[in-house]
Amino acid sequence: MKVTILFVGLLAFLFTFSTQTFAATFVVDNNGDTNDVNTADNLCADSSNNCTLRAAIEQANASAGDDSITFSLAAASPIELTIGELPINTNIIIVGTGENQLTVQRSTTSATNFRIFNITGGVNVTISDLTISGGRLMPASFNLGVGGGIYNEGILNLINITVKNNNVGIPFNQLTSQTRALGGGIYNTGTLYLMNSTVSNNTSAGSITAEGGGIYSTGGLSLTNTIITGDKNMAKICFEPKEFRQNTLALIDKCNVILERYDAAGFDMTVRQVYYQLVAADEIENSEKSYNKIQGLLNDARLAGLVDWDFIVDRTRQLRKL
Ligand SMILES: [Ca+2]
Repeated sequence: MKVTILFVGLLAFLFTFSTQTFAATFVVDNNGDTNDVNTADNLCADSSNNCTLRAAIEQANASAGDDSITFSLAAASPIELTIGELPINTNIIIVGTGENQLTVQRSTTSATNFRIFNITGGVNVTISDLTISGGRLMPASFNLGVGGGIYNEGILNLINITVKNNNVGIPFNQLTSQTRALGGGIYNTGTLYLMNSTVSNNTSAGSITAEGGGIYSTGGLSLTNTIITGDKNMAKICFEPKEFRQNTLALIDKCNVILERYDAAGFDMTVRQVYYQLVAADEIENSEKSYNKIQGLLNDARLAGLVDWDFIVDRTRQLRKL
């Protein structure tokens, strides 16, 4: 979808720019993820005298006035976040070096899940010329997760930005909790302007609710020359909330892998066909008890919204024996 509308947003953006004065410019010179060692000194410096993006934002948050952040990196990309999201609670302009040059991402080796940017209410933030990627939130069972890449309560201008591969909720084929998920890429309750930007391949995945794969907004939203593509909502319908043990969720997950593979090839499956695929993959033993277990499991999983109702045909519904 390409949207070329709402020049009002551009006017608001220009007005915003013209009224801001900047107290300091912090130049990020390190790709790592470390804290500013002293936020009282108005200098961006970690304990090794490097200026990371996190240190720059922390110093800007602590300093009076409206600051800006630019980049001078030996290795341009990516900036690998390992500590957690980047909270912004000050007026700021962050100017990257290009969507294809600079990526701010949750480290691919990070053991923890967190989003990338969190913009608090009442501040005016502009981020331009970079890619925001890999944010991931996994809410606890039956909880709500919002904004896998960006959470915005303020006024946020995104210019020449790519927001991609962010996720809120259950990652595809990784059932570890039963959740509600809104805004895989961006969750906005403030005012969000996107200009010359791309929001792609973000996912909102919840077993109970999943909306806004790319953007979920209850606030003001303006898109100008912005492409939103390839984002997914992966909600399954929950008729009857059920809690499963971790190893049971893992087995349901394996069933979903099989079902989705066959569905992609254009086939529905019977319970017995799923069962034989699991036996063939050595996931379960081949016995009547085992079959009955899978049958009961798939029935419960469908009721709980963890398995798509339409993926399994019911012609063997009455089959109780092998
Ligand atoms: Ca400092």
